[in-house]
This record gives sequence, structure tokens and C-alpha cells, in this order.
Amino acid sequence: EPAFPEDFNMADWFLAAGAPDKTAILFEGRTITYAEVRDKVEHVARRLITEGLLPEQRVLVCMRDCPEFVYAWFGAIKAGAVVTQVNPLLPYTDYAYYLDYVKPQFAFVDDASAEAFGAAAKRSRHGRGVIGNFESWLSGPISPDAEPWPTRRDDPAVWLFTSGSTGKSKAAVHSHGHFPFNTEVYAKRFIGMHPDDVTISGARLYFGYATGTNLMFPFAAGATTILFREQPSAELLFDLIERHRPTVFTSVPTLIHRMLESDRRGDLSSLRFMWSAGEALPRELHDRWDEAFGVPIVDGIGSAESFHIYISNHPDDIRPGSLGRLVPGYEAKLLDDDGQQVTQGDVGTLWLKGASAALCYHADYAKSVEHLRGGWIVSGDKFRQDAEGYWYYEGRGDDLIKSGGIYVSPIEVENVLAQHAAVGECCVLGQRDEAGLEKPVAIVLPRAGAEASAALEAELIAFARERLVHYKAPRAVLFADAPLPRNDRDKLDRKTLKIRFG
Ligand code: 3SK
Repeated sequence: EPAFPEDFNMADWFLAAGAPDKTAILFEGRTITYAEVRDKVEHVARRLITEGLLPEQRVLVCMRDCPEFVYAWFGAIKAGAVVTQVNPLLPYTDYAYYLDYVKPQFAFVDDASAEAFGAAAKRSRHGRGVIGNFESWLSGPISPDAEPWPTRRDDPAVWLFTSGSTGKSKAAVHSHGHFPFNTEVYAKRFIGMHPDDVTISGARLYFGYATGTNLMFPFAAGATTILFREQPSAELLFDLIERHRPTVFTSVPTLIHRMLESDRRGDLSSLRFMWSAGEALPRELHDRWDEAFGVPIVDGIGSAESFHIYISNHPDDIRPGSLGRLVPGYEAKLLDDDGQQVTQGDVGTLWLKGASAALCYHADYAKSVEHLRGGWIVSGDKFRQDAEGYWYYEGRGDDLIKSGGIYVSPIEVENVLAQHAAVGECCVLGQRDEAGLEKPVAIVLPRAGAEASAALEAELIAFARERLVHYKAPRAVLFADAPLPRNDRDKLDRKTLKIRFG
């Protein structure tokens, strides 16, 4: 297992790998070297200290993907602060919540978030240190004795917000040692990222998934990251990949779907693989992508609690439909409701252990006690493992449907329905029938050109019955007339769908 010294700052570790003249960031036609990034990060740290930052005070980063995000994020960590990043495109009420919960001493915002964040900051007791104009702030004075605060490996460094579908997500608290641990065992040893890699991401940097794959991982490998501020349309991604020829692309299932549905096609031959995470990748989407582009999809699962991916496919070992293998360095077990290890092949609740497990959820004792148990993360996610050691995601415990007394994984049923040509998007959830018994029903958004009708409903039910044991097939199909709701990390918002249709 990798070990890190007790006196340790993760910003130093991540910034050490790149050669001084090597391009660290490509942004809007500019190349920024590792030497320049290190210089800017040091400068941010000293400016924060000059402005009065004390050890472990919080710094909020609320910016789109750009070099200033990188300087602010690493700079605050280097200074000895605890940093957290949030979506820069949220409404006022979300920022009011984050300000109240995080109580930041300083907040970096950009043009996109300035108005909504500014309005929330004005009404908050914690909204005094807003930095809106990064360049002009950075050019301010630096006190000659402004030394970054010393930090230790086990000191808190970063909060990663869980992906709540309302604004009430909680922060998983991580120390300086957690990020290098996962980066070392996953990105470097398991995936094999190297200095020649060039990364690009559709997922935005505020999402811990992309903070890893498009910032920490390339930096730790001494590689290059491509950043862009715009929202990632399929067309923009095709353009950027063709123009800059990255080797690694971070994606999520909705984005993969959007790229497949787009009229635009692009040359993706520079990619050695594409990551998919954030939510389950339907087998059908995997196969369509494979046929259209042939770029290997490395599907994996991570979480805010584990910092990053802990079960993953590998570019040279892909098992479609599966999440791949446990990343060496992590320990995992599947337990039943009585706390007993399930028989191999059966579904159980995952218990995960590793040196990147969150310390706690900030200001949520009950949630911390329930989900973080003596070094084990118990998120409630259900998995099974096949005889060859490949892992399969079966959904969250509270999303499982008990039909005819037997648990049904909504993901298994969704994967089947997704194979039907008329299905654009779908979600399967439990609904009580006339007898009060829970049965699976499907919410389907028909694909362009397909009509929602009783005939299509009957066809989809028959389609599922041909491919699944009878109690798993939906007993009804409800048609949606708009894309299914998703949270700001593009994950299906099952809670809202349950309220609307369950
Ligand atoms: O899916 C997630 O929520 C996630 C969060 C942090 C890092 C990586 C992933 C996939």
C-alpha cells in the first residue's frame, strides 16, 4: 500500500510530478506549464494568508472549468485551508444553503455564479470573503511573512459533496492523504495513467469524479488536462476531441447517450479509453457506443465517500455490463440484512474499506454513524460478484423493488427495456397494485419518432417478459413527455420520479 509522510500537504504532492516546461493545462488556445501552475498556486496561498486565512478555515470554489479553478483549489489547500467545490450554475437558494453549511472564510466565484452567489452572500453572515475578480485579487499585496500553514497527512483538506437531488447534499470530509492514496492505487497503478496522457472531461470539475479524472489524476501523472468553460454539448465535445486529440475522456451515461443521438460525428481515434461513472451504464448504451466509435469504455463506480473509483473495468479488460474488478488497495464484502456474508453470486450490501474512506459527514452525526463504520463505507448500494471476480451494480437498497417476495433490481429491468428501439430513456420503480403489493412499473421517454400508445406499452411489457423472469417484467409502462429529471451530476433523480409516479 502506498504510504505518505505525516507532515504532508496534498497540493505539494499533486504539483510535484510535472516537468517545469511540460504543458499542465490547455485552455482556450493557451498552454500553461507546470512551472506556471506551481507559481500561481504558491501566490494564491500567500495571498490568502496575507488576507488572514487561518489553518483549516473553509474556502469555497464556485467556478466553471478554467485555470483559475486550478489555482484557487490547489492554492487554498496549499495554504492550509479546507476546500470544497460547488456547481457554479446554481440558483440563489442553493448558494444560501451552501454558505450556511460551509461557513467559508473565502469564496472564489466567477461570472457565471457572481449574481446568484453575490445575492446569497449579501444575506448571509458567512458571505464576507467573496473573491469575484480573480486576477485583480491575485495582484494584491503579499505580506513578507505570509507562509502557508503546515499541514499533516490526516488533517482535513477537502470536502466532497454527495450528489443530493435537492440542494441539501452533505459534505464527506477527506484528509490530505486520501486523494494521493486513490490516485496512486487507481489512476496510476490500476489504470496506468502516464505523462503522455492528455485528458478532457464532459463532467465538470466541481463534481468529485472530474476533480479526480481531469485535475488530480493528470497532475499526479505529470500529464496534460484540457479545460473549457462551456456546458458540454455533444457537438462541442466532438469538436474539442478532434482539435486537441486527448487520450482519455471522462464521460457519464447521459453524455454518451447525447453523443450517440447527435447528428455530428467526430474522429475519436486519439482516445485510448473513455471513463463512464456517476450512474449505471446500460449494456445497450455500451454496445451502441462500441459499434459507433470502438473507444473502450472504462465503466467504474466511485463516490464522494470514497473520493474516487474503487471498482473498475480496465482499458485492456472490459466486461460489458459489469463494473469490473475491485481496485487493489481496497477491501470489499457483500453482506445480507443480517450482517452475514452472502453466498458468491448473490446480491448483498457493499461494505468498502480503503485509505480514502471519508472521516465523517460534516455536521451530520446520524449519517456519519450509519454510513461510515470503523473505516468501512456502508452506502447501502447493492452489488453481486460473479465467479470470475467481476462486480455488478444492482442499485441502491432503497431503490430495490420487492415483487412477489423477491428483490428486483430496477437496473436489470431498465437494461432490458433500453434494448427496445422505441425507448429513449427509462426508469423502473416499485408501485403498489390494487392488492397493495409492490410491482415494477416503467417510466419511459419514447425515442424521437416513436409514439406513446397502449400498443407500445403492451409491446414493451411483452419485450421484457420474453427476456426476464415474469416477476421482473413491468406490469405497466407510464410514458414521460420530457427528459427524465436528473441532478446536477447527470444522475437519474429516482426520488422525484418516485414522488411523481410511485
Ligand atoms: O459517482 C460519483 O458520485 C463519484 C463521486 C466522486 C468520485 C467519483 C465518482 C464516480
